[in-house]
Amino acid sequence: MPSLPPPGDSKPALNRAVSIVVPTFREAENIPVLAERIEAALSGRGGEWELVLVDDDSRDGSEVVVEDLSQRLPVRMEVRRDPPRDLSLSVLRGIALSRFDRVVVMDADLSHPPERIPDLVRALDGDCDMAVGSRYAPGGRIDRGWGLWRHLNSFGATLLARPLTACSDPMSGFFALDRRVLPDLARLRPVGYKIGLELMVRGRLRVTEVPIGFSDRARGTSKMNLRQQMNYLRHLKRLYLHRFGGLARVLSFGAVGASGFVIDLAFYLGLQALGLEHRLARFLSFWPAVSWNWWLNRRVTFDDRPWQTPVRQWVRFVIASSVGLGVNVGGYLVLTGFVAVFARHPLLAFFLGIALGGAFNFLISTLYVYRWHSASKGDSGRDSSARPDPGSPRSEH
Ligand SMILES: Nc1nc2c(ncn2[C@@H]2O[C@H](COP(=O)(O)OP(=O)(O)OP(=O)(O)O)[C@@H](O)[C@H]2O)c(=O)[nH]1
Ligand SMILES: [Mg+2]
Repeated sequence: MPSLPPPGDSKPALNRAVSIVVPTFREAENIPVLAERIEAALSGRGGEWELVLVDDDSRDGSEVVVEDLSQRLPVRMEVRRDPPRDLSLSVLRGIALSRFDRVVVMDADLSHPPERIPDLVRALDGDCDMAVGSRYAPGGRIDRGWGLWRHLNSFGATLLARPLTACSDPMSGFFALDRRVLPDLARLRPVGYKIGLELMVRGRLRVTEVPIGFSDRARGTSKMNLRQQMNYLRHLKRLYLHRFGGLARVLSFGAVGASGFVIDLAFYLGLQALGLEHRLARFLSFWPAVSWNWWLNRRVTFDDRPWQTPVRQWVRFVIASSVGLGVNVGGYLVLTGFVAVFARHPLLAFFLGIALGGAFNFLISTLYVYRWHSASKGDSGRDSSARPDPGSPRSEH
């Protein structure tokens, strides 16, 4: 509950008042512990606080738990009863509903230590718009239980966001800001879980970092899944488009191509390890790689393009990729055969061939495979922007 400021503290009370916004989905077990720990962390600090939970109609008893807590703590819950279920929209709703301008956003599962809230809020007094609780800032740490795969996953996801922000933990869901610095909330377009990244990039916020110890969820079930990871890639592409314009599509196409190369190589080596002859392994490894590239480009690079029948589009992509390979290898042969400098340095021709083949693929993909208007009758009028996106949490109710 609000308490008196410590003696000698001259900060205006309103500056210390803070709303803590927490999106929840089936967190009935965690809410009481979260509220108690927030109360313990903020009680001696002075200034009012409130906990605003925005729940996506969990129906797990959360509302009763909050009703009970609200008898003695400044806790309230807004329940979003209409689909779509959406973490980021819940956070935006919570920010809009907050009584105070200084807002802290955090998860309910106690991964984020409530004890760091005062430090996050205090950091806003400095020269910044947003204070991010960071696992990777000096002094930050994560649970020891993380395996190699989870570390790699987190490292890769952080690396992909690097061109957008210098923040060491851009995927953090634990941050403080003054909502008056935010752009119009209605114009934000977050896809998936990373609302902090959305705010810092679209709002062009100056970020400071506060190291935190991150604990794994002890109770309740995770809502993170492969679908959310795909959404993260789609979200990144939108932010890249926002920041870098058309170059973002080229970068996305290149990154998808690079990931396809890894799949190609893995199958090529894996099939040989299973005893297949190397030429057969080479022939077979092409198919999973090209299919992966087609799918990922469909879901990420060109996810804003009109819907097309998958099989037909896949065939077109395979043809375009095959011709692209021809341009790549053909370019190599022509350059090394007829241009003296490339004859002396074939490695240069190798890279130039890849660049030519890649550019060809990109052009054909943009103009033909994932084109804006579908020529065939059956495809016309099926606009991806008009249909519910199967990869979005919006369809997950
Ligand atoms: N309102 C709302 N909250 C959600 C939704 N999905 C997740 N949350 C909440 O968002 C916070 C983060 O979700 P988590 O499931 O912990 O996701 P995570 O932290 O990426 O994954 P783990 O901690 O590994 O389980 C938690 O407080 C969840 O209850 C949703 O669709 N709507
Ligand atoms: Mg969590």
